[in-house]
Amino acid sequence: MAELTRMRRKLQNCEQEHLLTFWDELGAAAQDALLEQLETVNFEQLRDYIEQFSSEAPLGFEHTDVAPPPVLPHKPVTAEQAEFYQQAKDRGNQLLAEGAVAACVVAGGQGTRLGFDGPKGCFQATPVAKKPLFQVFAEQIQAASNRSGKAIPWYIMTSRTNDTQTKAFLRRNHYFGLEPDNVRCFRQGAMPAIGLDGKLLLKSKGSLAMSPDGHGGILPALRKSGSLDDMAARGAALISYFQVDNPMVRCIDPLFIGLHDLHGSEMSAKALPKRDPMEKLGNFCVVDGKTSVIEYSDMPDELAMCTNDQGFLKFSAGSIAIHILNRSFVERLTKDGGCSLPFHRAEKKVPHIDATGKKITPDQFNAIKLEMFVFDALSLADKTLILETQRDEEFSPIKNAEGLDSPMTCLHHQVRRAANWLEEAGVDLPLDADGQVAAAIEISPLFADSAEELAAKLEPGLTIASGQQLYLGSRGQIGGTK
Ligand code: UD2
Repeated sequence: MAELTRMRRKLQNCEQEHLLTFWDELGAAAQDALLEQLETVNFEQLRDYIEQFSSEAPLGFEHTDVAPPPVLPHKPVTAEQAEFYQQAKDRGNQLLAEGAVAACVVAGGQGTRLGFDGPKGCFQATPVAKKPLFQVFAEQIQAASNRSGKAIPWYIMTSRTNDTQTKAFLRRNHYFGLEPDNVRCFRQGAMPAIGLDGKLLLKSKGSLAMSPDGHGGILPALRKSGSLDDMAARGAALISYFQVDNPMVRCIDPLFIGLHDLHGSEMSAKALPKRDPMEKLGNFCVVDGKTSVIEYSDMPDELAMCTNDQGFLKFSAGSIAIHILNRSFVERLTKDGGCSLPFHRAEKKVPHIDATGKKITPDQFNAIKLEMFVFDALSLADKTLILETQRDEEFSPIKNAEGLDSPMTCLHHQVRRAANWLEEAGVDLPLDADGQVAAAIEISPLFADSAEELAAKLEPGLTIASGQQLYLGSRGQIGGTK
């Protein structure tokens, strides 16, 4: 068989011939499937990565020029800036009315830390109505479309592990009210897991252990799936990007969209002042003149703790993975069908079979996974913009089963935000002895998805009792229990 001989030779050249150890034990269909999988792997490129990643070379930031980047404040500070922000908001709304914006969520991650069995987007995240994350985003997108009068197409990046489940979940729930044609799932790519000896791992006798190629995989996946062409056909020139784990994100933010556009930015990002130097957020920096994010795990402690003349953290702008990207920028980065983003190494526990075919479930990390990070695209953009946002308005990710960044902390933050909006609209809130809101409150994005919209729409006379579960539905009707 010519294909087998060619593949064997290729594997020998890259010292990966062990991948065919069990070839003779496989049936014809399993042999075809293995060959097909091996054909998808770029072994020459992998050989270079294996060489590069098997040594844990220090990052050597001391030799580079690293500075904090300019960050626009979340609220304008001067009259001139106030005028510019108003122009930007108007421009954002105009772009939305022209149908120039697409929403895009990355939902291909494995959610290992949360321990939820299923795609994370199906996780029930809200305090009263218990809406799954996908519904929260779908309703925000619907609300923004209602305001602008133009549909916003929504692209959802899945991975091979959760693609079928994600699609079935959305279908079963009638796309949460969105037009099915405006919701498109596309699958990210995968990379083989590399054992610590540089050999790729087999998951079974006839398949490699593969894992998603990181959220940066969105760039080649948008291209390969035809999503970029689909956006072009719809006239969508801007991509509003967010992560599946943060129900407080404003998926569609006219101000952010307008600032990005007026600034002529190719890729923009929202930032938060970090809670402490070690908070697990990427750090916005300017490295050798280019806007970059240094991931928290790669940032040398002395750089993370560094303070400026006023005693504040020098690198205080944390990345919360909210971006606007020009479609033309993504087209440029993926024009050869590949992608210009580098791979990062992550050490993981990967179940596999050994040389005798025995199943191994490791209890310590045994493999390296290669992942691309979308924020690495910032340094490839001709122009960038960073806008500060407020933590209590826009960020409370669900990452861990308990403790920090867990479902509990996120529920608390969602209630706090809804309470802040109600307070701004003049509603009195019941408080407990610690000054915390003593009711569970949820506001549907279809009723209001900002404090201003709520204040404009809320009828006077709303009272909230201690211990009440209050849900303000799409037409402002009150649900929940007392
Ligand atoms: C990410 C950022 C961190 C900060 C934080 C905010 C990285 C490396 N770090 O941390 O700087 O912004 O988020 O919450 O990005 N995903 C995929 N495919 C993949 C891997 C991830 O779609 O192959 C999605 C995943 O579903 C999730 C998002 O990307 O929506 C973030 O992934 P993560 O949980 O691995 O990132 P984390 O928490 O390390």
